[in-house]
Amino acid sequence: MIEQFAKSVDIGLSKPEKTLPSKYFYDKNGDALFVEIMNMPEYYLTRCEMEIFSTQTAALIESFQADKNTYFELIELGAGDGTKTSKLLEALSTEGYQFDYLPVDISKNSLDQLQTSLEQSLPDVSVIPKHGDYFEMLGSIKDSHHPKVVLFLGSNIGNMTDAVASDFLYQLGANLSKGDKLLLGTDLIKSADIVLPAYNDKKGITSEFNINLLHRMNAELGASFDPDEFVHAPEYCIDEGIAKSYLLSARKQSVEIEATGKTYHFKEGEKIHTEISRKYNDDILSKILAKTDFEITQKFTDQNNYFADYLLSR
Ligand code: AVI
Repeated sequence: MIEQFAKSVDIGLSKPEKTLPSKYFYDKNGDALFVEIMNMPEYYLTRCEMEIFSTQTAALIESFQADKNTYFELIELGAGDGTKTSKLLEALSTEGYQFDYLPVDISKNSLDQLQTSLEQSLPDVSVIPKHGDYFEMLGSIKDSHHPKVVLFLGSNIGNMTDAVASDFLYQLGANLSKGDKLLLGTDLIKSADIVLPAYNDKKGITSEFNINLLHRMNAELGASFDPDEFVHAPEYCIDEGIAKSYLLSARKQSVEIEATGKTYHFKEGEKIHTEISRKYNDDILSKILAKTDFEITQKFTDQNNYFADYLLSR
């Protein structure tokens, strides 16, 4: 684990244009900061998807084309706290659908919390948590031969490059059967005055979220980053439709990392690219899906048309 972290950091910081992988944002502190981000007024994504789940629950369920007499599996990749999904679970259960809910997450802690809260709020729903890597878990579920609806919400796909997203969806399709569904949450392309503040909130939580990566490297890799000497500096250009987060070195400085045994040099103003948050439209998604087994069957958007949950059919 630490070896992998150190290796990724070394690769990223040795590039002419330095990078750090965003997946390392999410330690305990990072998870808590991300929950705070989701509650920031500027971070519209969570609210918009919640609106879709609250106001279009019946239409979402209809799009699954599930038969009330046939058992199916509702699988959620990266379930988080399950707030959005609980709307769906409640409606499915009230309407008498036969299903198990299988939240898949790499964090045992968040799965345990989710299971406890669902046991209290929706005791009639059968919850089967799956702890581990998405594809490992999908592989183990694959042979069950029951119809499946997979949820991949929250614009998590947006943190992948288009090539990685395409490969991910290809592999996901390979683990499903004809007729299975995927509900994919995507943030839609829109102007910078709306997107950029979502990645640069006034309270500075997103900045802390990025800087947390430096604290994490100090604590886990024996690095000597001075977090006060780096500045969170996100960018977004509507033509490209990708929000990019950077940590900018406030001055010329050098940082040692014990775990890699190296020293890394930063010029004043030099950027470390930490994350992409891709925004979508129908064309971009269609191109990404071209080599996969999925096609777009429906699109659910919020009132402002900021966010879309696409129903894809295998
Ligand atoms: C998890 N992911 C969809 C978030 C996003 O919007 O890209 C992560 C995030 N990064 C900064 N703010 C939120």
